[in-house]
Amino acid sequence: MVVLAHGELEQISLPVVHKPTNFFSDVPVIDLSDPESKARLIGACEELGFFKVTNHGIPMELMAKLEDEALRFFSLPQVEKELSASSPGPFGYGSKKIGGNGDLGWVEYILLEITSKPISHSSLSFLKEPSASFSVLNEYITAVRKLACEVLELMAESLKIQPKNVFSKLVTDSESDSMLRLNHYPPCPHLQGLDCGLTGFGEHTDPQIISLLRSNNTSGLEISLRDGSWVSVPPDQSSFFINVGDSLQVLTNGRFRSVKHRVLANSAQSRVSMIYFGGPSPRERLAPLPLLIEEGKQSLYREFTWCEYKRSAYKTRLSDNRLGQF
Ligand code: GA4
Repeated sequence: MVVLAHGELEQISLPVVHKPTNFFSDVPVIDLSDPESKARLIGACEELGFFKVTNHGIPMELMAKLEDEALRFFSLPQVEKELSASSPGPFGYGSKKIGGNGDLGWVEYILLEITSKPISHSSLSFLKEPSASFSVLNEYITAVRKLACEVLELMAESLKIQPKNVFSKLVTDSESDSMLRLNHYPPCPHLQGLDCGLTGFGEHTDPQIISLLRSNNTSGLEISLRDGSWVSVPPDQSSFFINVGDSLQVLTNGRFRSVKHRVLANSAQSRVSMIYFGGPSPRERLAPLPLLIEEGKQSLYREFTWCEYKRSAYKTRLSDNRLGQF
């Protein structure tokens, strides 16, 4: 733990971890313009539950514009940002507190609910001015959802299961419970020269089906390999990093792995990430697809609704194994 001054009166204890030594040079890369590369998708989902997507078709300019909007908001005075604070639900601005059960991190964020309607008004000051930020946000959400669907359809095709929208229809459902998270990890100069890393966002798996992350060129994201070791993912601001979420692990009866990941704060540079979480509708029943239960094997999970899973997830700490009870 490291104790940091937080504002004038408050002190906050944040968890530290021992830094892993190296960048991971083996992040699977799926080039969406290359059929041979697409063939590596299943291996990546089974082995790591994590891969990088290139030639995804989302203009760099759009990603940069949303990043600028986020930075504009995060550079506002703290009191102004707090006006957009999340209460009582999880949406809106938050700083250092993650979820409602005591998790802390060196991060500030905005969590936005994605509904079937474009975002056109909001109490969040992030979205108040200039109005252009609505169009950037909506354009980004549309583009990233489309990319999520393309990847999910590729997964179904590669698994040779029909229909090919078996996974993607869950996130295109008009009641899909999806969100966008904009995270800002300020630099933490206290760390300079120390042999430990400060936790920006503690280790966890994502509860949803799929997560698409785009960050600036500051490192910090780490994933856990099968042997439990942690490796640092080299940042790449022009690509998307994609995580298999808990729900996709369930649908594939554990064949795809919901990857454990975390973010460490950087001592010198600020990290900004934008993550789309594609989730099903609250009423959706989740269970392993019969076609994906291999012969002689049993279903590893009981059927549950997304609403049930989410309710239970919100009672957990970040690092808990949420699927354990299902
Ligand atoms: C992890 C993935 C997403 O960021 C998130 C997180 C959510 C939150 O920050 O409110 C949770 C976390 C996430 C899983 C367990 C619960 C809920 C914090 C927490 C301790 C928005 C999500 O959907 O689940």
